[in-house]
This record gives sequence, structure tokens and C-alpha cells, in this order.
Amino acid sequence: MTTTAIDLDTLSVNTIRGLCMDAVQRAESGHPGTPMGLAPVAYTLWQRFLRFDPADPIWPNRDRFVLSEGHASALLWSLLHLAGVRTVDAEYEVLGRPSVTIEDLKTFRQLDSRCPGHPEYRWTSGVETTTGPLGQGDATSVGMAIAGQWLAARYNRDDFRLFDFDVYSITGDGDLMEGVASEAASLAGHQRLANLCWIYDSNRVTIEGHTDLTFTEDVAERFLAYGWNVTTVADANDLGAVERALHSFRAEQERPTLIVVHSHIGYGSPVEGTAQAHGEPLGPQAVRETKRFLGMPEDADFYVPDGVYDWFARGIGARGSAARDAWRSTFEAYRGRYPQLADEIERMQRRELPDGWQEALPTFPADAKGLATRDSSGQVLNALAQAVPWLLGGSADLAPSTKTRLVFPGAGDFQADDRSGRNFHLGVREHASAAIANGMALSKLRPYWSGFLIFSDYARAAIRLSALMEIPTVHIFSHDSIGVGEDGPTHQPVEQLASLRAMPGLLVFRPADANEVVETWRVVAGLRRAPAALVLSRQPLPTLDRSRLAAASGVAMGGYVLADAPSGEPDVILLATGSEVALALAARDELAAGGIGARVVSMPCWELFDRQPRRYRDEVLPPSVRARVAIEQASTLGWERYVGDAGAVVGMHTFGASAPLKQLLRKFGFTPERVTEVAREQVAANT
Ligand SMILES: Cc1ncc(C[n+]2csc(CCOP(=O)(O)OP(=O)(O)O)c2C)c(N)n1
Ligand SMILES: [Mg+2]
Repeated sequence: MTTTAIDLDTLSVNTIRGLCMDAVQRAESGHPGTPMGLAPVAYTLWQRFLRFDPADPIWPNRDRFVLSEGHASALLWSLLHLAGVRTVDAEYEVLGRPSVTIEDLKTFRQLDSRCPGHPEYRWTSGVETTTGPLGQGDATSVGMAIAGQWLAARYNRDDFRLFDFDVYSITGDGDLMEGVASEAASLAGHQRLANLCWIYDSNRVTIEGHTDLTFTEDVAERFLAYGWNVTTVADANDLGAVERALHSFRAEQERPTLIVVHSHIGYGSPVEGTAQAHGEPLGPQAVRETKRFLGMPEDADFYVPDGVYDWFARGIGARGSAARDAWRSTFEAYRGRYPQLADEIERMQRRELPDGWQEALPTFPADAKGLATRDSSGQVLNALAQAVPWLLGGSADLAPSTKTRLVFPGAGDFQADDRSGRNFHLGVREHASAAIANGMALSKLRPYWSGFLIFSDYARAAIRLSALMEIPTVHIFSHDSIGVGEDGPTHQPVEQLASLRAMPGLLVFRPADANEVVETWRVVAGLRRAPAALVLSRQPLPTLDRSRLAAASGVAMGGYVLADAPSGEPDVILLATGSEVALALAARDELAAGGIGARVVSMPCWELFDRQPRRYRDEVLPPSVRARVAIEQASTLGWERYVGDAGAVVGMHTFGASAPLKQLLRKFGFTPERVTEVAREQVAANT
């Protein structure tokens, strides 16, 4: 039998469908319908457009493919397999092993499989971002597109086009119902991100049924209103039409593109077009029927017909490796002309910083009046950003409050008419801001974004993904407590600290003074595989006199003895973070006057403290000293871990209130008198 190119297209699409059906069937879990409807679209994109080298899936100028409909992961696993994508290890060495083998596909959704239920970044090479929480992939793709524009502006030269990658996100009805996707689309339209293409798998079905139940707006009109280029493909199976739409994206120079593709969920199966095709495996009988309909051998599971691998190798494989090789030689020439810039690009890929970056960090002299940690953080950030050109970011419309604006000459604003700016105006869109920062981090920039701590709740799903992906996004939050004062309980965080601390892998810092801020940034800037949240005060905090107290470098241990009991034998330990550290020091003085020896432990980062060896932790918190008081203007949840069941916590048990700060401190018991009283009770109860 001879096969023509057209046959191979169809054969490839149906091979993908077969692999997806079989993987889901074998797992008896997952979503077969979505990949089956979408297969021709994803195939066309990969085979004819994507500039992606399967042999080097981390090549910096590759096009990015995001499967925002993460529940269709079987589709991505099949593509990674057929394209022969190779694994990459954590140290960025390309290894020989295929990222997804047929055996991996057979273990779809099983423990430790390379093919988990949803695409997971850092787990399976070729996955550009973790998706599954609908809308996240789309919003993250905006960050990638922004990164592409910024990289082009900074590094391209007339004779060297180092960065011009495109970013594609496959999005579904569910993604486009989610607020975060809308926030991000609004910004992408404003920013005229012409390198961004969302392909909307419009199958009009979600879990509960037809979208007539819930989602009847005109999506195309909505995106036109956002300032997007919108084009439609009437039938997902029409590869020519898909190709034309993708060409129209590539030709568009001014706007992001939305391609609305009308597709059939569960294409070719008995449940085509129904919600049943969404959620469950088809069942062995329906799988056979579907394979018959598609002209595939119905008894062959995980079947890849002759010629299909080779066809992918001649398509995406050949195009990708040519593009990648051309880029490599351009880069070598570039290195000759612009060694400094080339060095930056290479360090960035390894998440390293320029030599000597720590020398940029300031120190702050002792000052009883002090300054807000948001202010000291702003100063440190500005110093660091001058030493690290790819440290950049923005705010969800609160930079004047969070003090994250870069103000040095040349810092500039990132806008459509100047892509080199390092200040990003993300608008009042916390959720998208965090997801966009993630997209920038995945593109190897060192991004931060900022907002009020209270609104970290709005961004939580994206913060969570930064932790799950182990990427060094920096989430900066000011207005950290009832210290906000008159704005009242809607703006006063209570449970946010505890909830951020509950997130695995996220480092949460609440520094006590300007020098703890410096040390916090020293740790945070050096992170390569973990996100951080900085929790900063609005009100001034005294800059502690380190000649009389322990050095702020203790921040690196997460917690440290800031001031010991005068005798060196503490009767009671006072633990505090942020603004409450100064309060603990005041209480220590009062206690000393009454003959009680108090040790003050500053605990800016629980997660780092918990990682210290037991010996260190026992030195800081000697098990024999059971009289302990934790002080924090936040929910008390979690402090029992350090104060023990015999200890006490001065914290928040209710929401705050709207009043000047002094009144609030009295009302909620954050005074030296109250702390002293609780400490005395502790000493009495534990002797
Ligand atoms: C934020 C979020 N909410 C809910 C879900 C659960 N969920 C998974 S798929 C799905 C329906 C998605 O519909 P659509 O995007 O149209 O995908 P299709 O059914 O067409 O595959 C839902 C609600 C999710 N993954 N993420
Ligand atoms: Mg749908």
C-alpha cells in the first residue's frame, strides 16, 4: 500500500485519537472526548507550525504550547510520544530517553507515571506549564508572550533575531468561563501581544451538559472588544481551515489572536457531542466501534501505524531541529559580538544570577523611627534589579502602595510601544497577575508581582501553581495586618498568613525590619526552584540596632535568637514575626525589669526554620523552656507547633476593625502590657 501525505495526516490524527482512547480506557479514568475532538487541531499546530525541537525541548526560542484544557492531557502525552520529545533533567542537560514512551502511555494516571492525570511541568519534559485548574494555562500563556516580547526587546539586535517565539494556548469552554482567563485576555489585548494565539476548542459541552445551560455569550465579540484578532474554523476536522487560521495568526502583527474552532467532543464515538464524552472512558465496546469508524484496526491497542513516527520526524522534527540549529549558530555569532548579553541569556536559562549580585544589597543603620518593610523592600528591590537585568515585574495596580516600582533610570514601563520596560502595569487583576508572573518565570525571567496581602486570596490558585511547579515566582504583599488601620476588616488580613504557610513548597517571609528585608531578598533572589511570598508592612517599623541584637543574616535559618534573656537562661521565649518583633523586644525589657528573663526569637520564615537540623531548632527553642508566647497580628493557626500545648499565642481570633492603628493595637491586645501579662502567666504555669 502506498500512502500519500494526506493519508498520513489523517492517519496521524486517528493515531492520536486511538492512543488517547486506549490510555483512558486502560486507566479506566480520564477524559477521552476532548482529545478526540481536538486531535486534528493540535496535530496541525504541532506538525505544521510549532517551532519546537523534540531533541531539545528547552531551546530558549522555541514556540510554547500550553494545553489550558489540562483535562485533555492524553492528547499532550500522545503528541510528546509521537513527536519523539526527549527528556531534560533538572540541570538542563538534554538526555536521550524519550519523554513519553508507549509504556508510559500505558501507565496513564498511575503512580509515578510520566503521564499523570494533568500536564505537570518539571515532571514530564515538553510540558511548558502545569494546567488543569481551568483558565490558568491561558493566563500563564500571557506571561510567556510578555516574556517573549521583553526578551526580544532586550536581546535582539538588527542583525540578530534571537527571540521571536510564539505562544499557543488551547483553551476550552471551561477556561473561557473562568475569570482569570478573562483578566488575562483583557491585558493581552491592551498589550497587543501579537505573539499570542489562543485556540478555542468550542465544542459547546462542559461537564453538566451543553453550554446553553450556562454560557451563551458571544465569545468572539467579547474578544474583539478586548482588542483581539478573532477568526473562526467551522469544522475542527478541516485541517486546511485550521492551517489558514494559524497563518492568519502568524500574519497578524498588532493583536493577539483567538481562533474559535467548532469541534465535536468525542468525535467518532457513539457519544459524540454529548456531555457523556467528557468525563468517562468510552468502554471497550465503544472504543472498538470508534476505531472501526476511524478506519483503525479495532483489536490493536496503543497502535502506531507504520510511517507515523517518521511523518512526525519529517514535520515537527525536521522543522524544529532546523530552527533550533539555526538559532544555535546565530547565538554563537551573537556571543562573539555581544558576549555580555549572551552571558545573561545563558545564566538566565540556568536560573543563575550575574556574578557579584549580592554586593548590590544595602544595609540599613539602626533607626528607632525606622521605615515600613514595604519601603525597605522597594529600596532593596531597586538595588537588586540594577544588578540583575532580568529581575522585573509589576503590580495589580498597587505599585505606589506596595513600593515595587523600579525607579532607576532606564527601568521604564512595559507597553506596546516600548517592550524593554521593566515595570509591568498588570491592572486590578490579582489572579491573572500571579499567573502571568508564573508564565514569565517559566520563560526563565525572574519576575515578581505585588498586591495587598488580603487579596492574595484572589491570586491563590496561581500562587499554588507556582509552588506545585517549583518555579521562583516572587509574590509581594504589603498591608500585612490590622496595621492597615482605618481601611478596616475588609482590608485587614487575618487568615492569609496561615493559609499561605499551609501551601507546600512556598516560602513565606514576614521580615521584622529593614535588615531582615535585605536578608529576605538575599534568600529569595537566590531561589531557583521555589516561589516565595513576601509579607510587608504598611506602617513604619524600627530598624533594629544589630550591634546589640543578633545579625539579620539569621533570616536564612528561618528563625533565630534575636535577643536572649539577660542571664542567657530564658524563663520564657517570645516568638514573633514582622511588626510584632519590636513588640516582643519591648515586652522583654519590661519582663526583665520584673526579674523575668525573656528570649526573643524572630521567625520570619517558618518553612526555612523547619528545614534546619534539630540541633539548631533546639538551640533556638530549647525543649526545656516550655513557657512560650507567640505574637503575630494574624490567625493563631499553626503557632502551637512552636509554642506547644502549654504555650500561648497573642493573635487574631476575629476579623479586625476600622480605626486608627493605636486603637486597634489596644483593642486586639498587641501592647507590651498584654504580652508581658501573657508571658508572666506562662512563666507561672510552667514552673
Ligand atoms: C478551575 C476549575 N474548576 C473546575 C474544574 C473541573 N473540570 C474539569 S473539566 C471541566 C469542564 C470543562 O469544560 P470544557 O472546558 O468545555 O472542556 P470539555 O468538556 O469541552 O473537554 C470542569 C468543570 C477544573 N478542572 N478547574
Ligand atoms: Mg467544552
